[in-house]
Amino acid sequence: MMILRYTGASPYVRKVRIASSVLGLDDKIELSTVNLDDESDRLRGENPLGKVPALIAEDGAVYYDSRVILEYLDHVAGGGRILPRDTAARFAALRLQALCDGILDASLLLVYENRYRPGEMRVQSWIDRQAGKVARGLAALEASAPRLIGTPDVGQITLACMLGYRDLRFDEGWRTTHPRLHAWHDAFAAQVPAFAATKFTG
Ligand SMILES: N[C@@H](CCC(=O)N[C@@H](CS)C(=O)NCC(=O)O)C(=O)O
Repeated sequence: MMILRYTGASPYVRKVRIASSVLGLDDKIELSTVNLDDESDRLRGENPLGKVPALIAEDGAVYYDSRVILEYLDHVAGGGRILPRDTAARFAALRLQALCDGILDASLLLVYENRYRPGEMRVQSWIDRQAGKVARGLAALEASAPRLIGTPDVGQITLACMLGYRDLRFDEGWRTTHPRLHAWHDAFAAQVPAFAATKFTG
């Protein structure tokens, strides 16, 4: 049995859970919850970065981050499933994943800014810089939303999780300003049951 160290709200963990479902690996992965703010949580021994997701493989090796775990799960499932073998499709999927992970990273920094940094220490220009990454990223995605055919790839899984995280922590305004992404999100939700099943409800 593999063990997934996780928190319910993490969009990066959600990537892994959706990938696991799509690849038919759910019954091979046990979920183990983490308290990210607890310094005694054993996560910091498993992943020196102290971040989720971390996946403990059957041989005891620990894999992180979500990109590495998705590639590992694809390998366990036989390869070429969520990480296409075709070179052009593979690099398109990896680039889409990088863009959506980057939007997530900027979004998370904004959330952590509010959560951990006292108001008087905030620097507006730095906040604006992160918001710019999000706005430009969403605009680029709206201009070229990927086609959804067959098994979703790592890029599409990450796009869905990124949009879900915007809904969770920000507001749903992106839906009206980005109608093609809105339609894409709904099509993904209809096609991939694990998306609804992994929605964080707090
Ligand atoms: N690039 C990493 C990002 C993981 C990440 O930032 N996870 C957050 C939860 S959403 C976390 O563990 N934060 C705790 C911390 O940064 O100390 C991945 O793709 O797995």
